[in-house]
Parts: sequence; C-alpha cells; structure tokens
Amino acid sequence: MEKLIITCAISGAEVMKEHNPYVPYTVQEMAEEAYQAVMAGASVIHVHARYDDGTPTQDKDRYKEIMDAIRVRCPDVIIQPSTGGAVGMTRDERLAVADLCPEMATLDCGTLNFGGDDIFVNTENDIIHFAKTMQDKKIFPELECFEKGHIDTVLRLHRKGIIKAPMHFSFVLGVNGGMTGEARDFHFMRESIPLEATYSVVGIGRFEFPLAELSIAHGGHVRVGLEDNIYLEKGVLANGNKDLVLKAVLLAKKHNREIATPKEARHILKIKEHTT
Ligand code: KMH
Ligand code: ZN
Repeated sequence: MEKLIITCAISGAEVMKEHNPYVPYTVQEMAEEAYQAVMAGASVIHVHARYDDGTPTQDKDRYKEIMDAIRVRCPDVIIQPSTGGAVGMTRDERLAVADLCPEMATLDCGTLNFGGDDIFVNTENDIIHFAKTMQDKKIFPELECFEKGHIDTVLRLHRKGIIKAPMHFSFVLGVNGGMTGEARDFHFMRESIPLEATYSVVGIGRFEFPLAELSIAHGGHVRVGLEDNIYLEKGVLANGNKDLVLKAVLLAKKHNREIATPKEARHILKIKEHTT
C-alpha cells in the first residue's frame, strides 16, 4: 500500500485553551505545535490563524507570520491554511489567505448545520469562486466533504471543468449537524469518489481514531489534531498535537503502512500535476 500521509490540524477555529491548554494561539505556539507534530510524523499541517487571545482570524498578515514561523522550524512541511475560517466569516474574509499563494489549502464543498444555531455556509457559488481562485493561484485544494452530497457537488463541478484533477478529498465525519462517522459512513464516502482520487479521513471527537484506523487499513490517509479531537483516549486529554500524531503512527505500524515524508506526500497527492 501507498505510504500514509498524516495531516495534523493543529489549531482549528472553535477549540480553545479551556478545552485543551495545548491549543496554540500565538505565533510561537503555532510553530512549536507544528514542529512537534512534524517530528511525530505529520507531513501536512492544517492551520487556522488565531490572535494571541485565541480569537480566530483569516487576516493574511497574521497567517504570513504563522506560516513563516512554521517554515523556520519545519522547512519541508506542507502548510495547508484554512479557507473555512470560523462560522460567520464572509467569503472574502475567508479567502484572504489565498493571496499568500500557499501550496495547499482547504476547499469546503457544501453547507451544513454546525451545532446550535450555527450554519457553515458554502453555497455553490462560493465553492465555484473558491475553486477558481485557488486554481488561478496554483493552490492545491483539499476537498472537504462533510456528507455525500458534497462529493456529488465536487463531481458535478469537476465535469464542468471547475474543479480539476488530481482530486484529493477529505471526509469530515462526526460534526454535529453533518454525517456521522460509523464504518458504513466511511465506506459510503470512499466508494463514492473516483478510483484515481486520493482521500483522507477526518473523524471528529470520538470518531477520530476508529476512522483513522479504517482509512489506514483501506489505503486512505488521515488527519488528526486538536481542531478535531482533544482527547488521546476517553477522558484523557492529549498532551499536544504530537500525542495524536503518534497514536496515528502506531495505527499505521499495526497495519504495516509506512509514513510519508512531506516530499513523498507531494508525490502521492500529485500536487505538481495539479498546479502546473
Ligand atoms: N471552522 C469550520 C467552520 C476548514 O478548515 O476549511 C470550518 C473548517 C473547515 O474548519
Ligand atoms: Zn479546519
């Protein structure tokens, strides 16, 4: 089987230090969490910028500071900023980070309830605008799909030439308001994408590791990190993102999957093919 790409979602926009004190806010904390995650085996760092008080921001200057600081500590890692930002941010606000032309960024492929009164809005026109902007700026998109209809949207936009191959999907399962994260949900998503596409699984909360193991066993890739889950196991907080990455590495060992370096991850995802 192909080597395993581990993405670490170090910060998120919703989780706070009150939930887990290792959630990074400052530039230095971001760089340290990224470094520890990379040392543990992550080849992609998914990052949401925060101000020092923890407020999420899509301010491109703040992203630049964070990405530069990560780059100093981890020169090779693939840095994947969020274009999802936080619920309630405008389309332009979320997309500001694209001006930095990162190698990769998320592209959210549909709207969903996000718990309580929150709605994470991604209209079809939003998706088209994000996809075209990212294509123009040669940013490789991670196609975040929170349910099967989002995959169908991607495939329709692909047939129209708006979303180009090679396609890399992320199945984000277990969000309150989205699709749950049972094994059948994973298989339904996996079987719904083209054979030549790659995928990663993002299990939220208690779904993180059961889904990671399923994906590892079936040749997919995984994302772990404090954005998605703050616990190493039931009732035990993770001592930083690295703990979650190390647990994914153990699962990979169990299933005889080697861990991809950033260079190997670029090759597996065919990032160059997409962006040249
Ligand atoms: N914070 C969520 C509203 C992404 O990074 O693109 C959106 C999110 C997805 O986390
Ligand atoms: Zn995110």
